[in-house]
Amino acid sequence: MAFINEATGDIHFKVLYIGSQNSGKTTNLQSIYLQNNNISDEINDVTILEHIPRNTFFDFLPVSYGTVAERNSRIHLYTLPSHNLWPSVNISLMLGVDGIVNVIDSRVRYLDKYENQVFNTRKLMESLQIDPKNIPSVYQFNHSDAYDAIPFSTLKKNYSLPDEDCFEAIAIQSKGVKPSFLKISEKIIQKIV
Ligand SMILES: Nc1nc2c(ncn2[C@@H]2O[C@H](COP(=O)(O)OP(=O)(O)O)[C@@H](O)[C@H]2O)c(=O)[nH]1
Ligand SMILES: [Mg+2]
Repeated sequence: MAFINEATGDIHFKVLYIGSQNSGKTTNLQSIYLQNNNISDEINDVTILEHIPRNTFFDFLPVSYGTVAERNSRIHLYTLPSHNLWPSVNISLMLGVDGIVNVIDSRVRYLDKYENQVFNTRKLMESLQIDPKNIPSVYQFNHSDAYDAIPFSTLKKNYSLPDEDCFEAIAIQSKGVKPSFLKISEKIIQKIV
């Protein structure tokens, strides 16, 4: 749920990146950080992204997003841990969520992990009485550069997902990252204005 910071008047939105382990959630946030700070022009993205340490708990990145309803807006990006070792962490992250980017690993050997993740996410949302239908979502098919990646068109059809909410990605090369972010932001803002 979007909230207004009374001290600054800014409006904040919360976006969760959800996906199985190694699907590329952290890489999405790193790539957005690098693009926003114009670092990617000088140094090769892949080299940096492969050397930044991975977070065991979750990642957080606040992004400025222009003016919404005449207020400065910020979108807070979080990754949801793919494990449930500390349930209270996952609960806190899910509470007040405004939008979800589902990061799906396109590699055939990891596809069952996505189904497992969907099941766990549904359970978590149910326990918090959040109806998934009310939360704007997009679907990012990452690792599309892998030798065993299932084609994007097959995946979309297989999961019966709306075309406009699906993005093919190679997050390590920053491909498909920004379009997914822009689409979820647009969907969230359309819902409130
Ligand atoms: N080849 C390739 N590697 C990727 C891609 N996206 C992420 N990776 C790598 O996959 C590993 C797991 O990514 P990470 O973002 O930590 O996954 P997370 O567990 O979902 O946060 C890291 O070594 C990344 O550099 C991709 O699209 N293609
Ligand atoms: Mg991670």
